[in-house]
Amino acid sequence: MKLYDYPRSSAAYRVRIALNLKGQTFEAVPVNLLEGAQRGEDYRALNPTGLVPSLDTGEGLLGQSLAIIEYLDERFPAPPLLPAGAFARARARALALQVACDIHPLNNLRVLQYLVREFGIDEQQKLAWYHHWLQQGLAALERQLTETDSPFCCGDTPGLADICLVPQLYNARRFGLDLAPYPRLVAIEAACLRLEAFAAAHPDHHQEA
Ligand SMILES: N[C@@H](CCC(=O)N[C@@H](CS)C(=O)NCC(=O)O)C(=O)O
Repeated sequence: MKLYDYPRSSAAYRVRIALNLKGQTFEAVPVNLLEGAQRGEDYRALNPTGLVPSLDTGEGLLGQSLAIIEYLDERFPAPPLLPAGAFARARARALALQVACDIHPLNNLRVLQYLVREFGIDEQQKLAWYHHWLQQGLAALERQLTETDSPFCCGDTPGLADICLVPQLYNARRFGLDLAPYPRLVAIEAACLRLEAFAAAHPDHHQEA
């Protein structure tokens, strides 16, 4: 499979982790977000959203990291990325969606660029915006996850929620957010990064970095 990828993209990072957990090798095709390659006609012809990642699955191209991860989970069932049972599965998805829908889109590159371009916000205001949405989202996750003491978000094995959490924390650090108020999230992140599948997907270790 071919992953249209950018090392620091947290949505692409999610898919790299999932591919690694599933033991699937893939070819990474770099799409340089800082140079705007995601908006170029070549890439938009493949994925009209102009966002990474996209996965060429061999049976068609897919966008949207969560849809890709669920596709991988169905196509390669072991190890499962969602727990057993309807309630546990819904809870795992809810945690993942808190990152993917409630935090990440507000702080995406194109949103930050729009705020700068259209409303003339400066670096400090941009950072305040960024930290505001992160803090709200991470505080909610921390509160929910302290109700359990499993090594990962939803039990003894890593899954969809961890796959979303780890890249978001990488991103938070990159933008200088103090993670001290979120010890449970940081502990889960540490447990994940001890695993090769997560470590190899990290932007600093990823082959395209
Ligand atoms: N909901 C999408 C989000 C994809 C997304 O926002 N990707 C970011 C990188 S993490 C991107 O391509 N940004 C380019 C831009 O904002 O111009 C997913 O989960 O795949």
